[in-house]
Amino acid sequence: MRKPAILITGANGEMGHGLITALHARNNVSIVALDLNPLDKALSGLVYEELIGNILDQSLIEQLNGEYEFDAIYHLAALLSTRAEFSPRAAHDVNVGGTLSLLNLAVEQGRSRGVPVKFFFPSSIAVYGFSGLDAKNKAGAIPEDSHRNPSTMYGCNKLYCEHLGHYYMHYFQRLGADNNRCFIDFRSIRFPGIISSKTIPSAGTSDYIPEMLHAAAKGEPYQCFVREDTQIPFMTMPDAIFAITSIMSAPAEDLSRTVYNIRSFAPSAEVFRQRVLEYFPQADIGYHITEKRQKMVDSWPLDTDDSKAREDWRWKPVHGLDNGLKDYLVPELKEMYKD
Ligand code: AKB
Repeated sequence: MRKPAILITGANGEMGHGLITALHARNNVSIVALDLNPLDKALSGLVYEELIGNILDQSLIEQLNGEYEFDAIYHLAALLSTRAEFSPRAAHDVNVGGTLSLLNLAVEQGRSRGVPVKFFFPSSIAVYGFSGLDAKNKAGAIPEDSHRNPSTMYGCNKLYCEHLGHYYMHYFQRLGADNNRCFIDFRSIRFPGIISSKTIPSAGTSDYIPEMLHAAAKGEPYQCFVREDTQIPFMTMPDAIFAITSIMSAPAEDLSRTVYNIRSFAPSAEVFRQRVLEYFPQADIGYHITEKRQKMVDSWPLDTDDSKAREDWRWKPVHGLDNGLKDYLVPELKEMYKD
């Protein structure tokens, strides 16, 4: 008998931390956690099985297929945008090859179970692309189906995988005997930059905001790598996790799309710096611009339009910039760095 479970890849990453905790608390479900690195000790007790391995290892995927009956797969493993620019081929292998492998696992599972397997795919504002600041500023808050011209490897990978997920859900083997059957229920969110109190991100390009805040809380100086007027959307990690659990529990008939924008607030780097200084007046935050990373952020939208998510699955963030800092980020960071 195969064991019923849910699978989380990239389980030890920033988002995996929050998701494992939330899913453990919400459901009486066995979580299989897969990551390249060992799971944090704090999370180990919350999962049924912890696997250290690579999503590109086909024998590991086959082993999972044989041992478990997954009713949902949360595929979080990815190489983020800055890392992907340094290693584009590795990024393609992991971000595209890895996703294809997990989609195939989901199809196998859906076929054998006779019901579609829910598949969560975190996408990103990196799927959008503007040629320059004028175009970005003119466009303002953009909806899902416009400006999808990514100029980063990560954005290309994410956009293609969004399309792959849509294809696997609606057209997989469309010329075959099973052409009317749906094996996966693909649901994706395009995340803005995410700010967590628990972990400092690395290898992303939206990292200047969380890095600035963590440095201030630790009492360390920080040089922001983008200009002060740089603006893209952000949200807190608890809202990101809340969004994942909300879209995954929404009735399928309520979802009019496979991919949704969500966002909470969109401060410029300087607006955020000023807010950080209100809480940490001694913070030493300056600017040392890295032109190449600046161009990447300049190609991402000023803000996104999340009205479809609000309509279809009643998405509404708990945190704005004010209460996100006051009620969540600042108290938790002060506690974490108090010694
Ligand atoms: C990154 O910077 O790579 C990510 C993203 C914007 O998706 N945080």
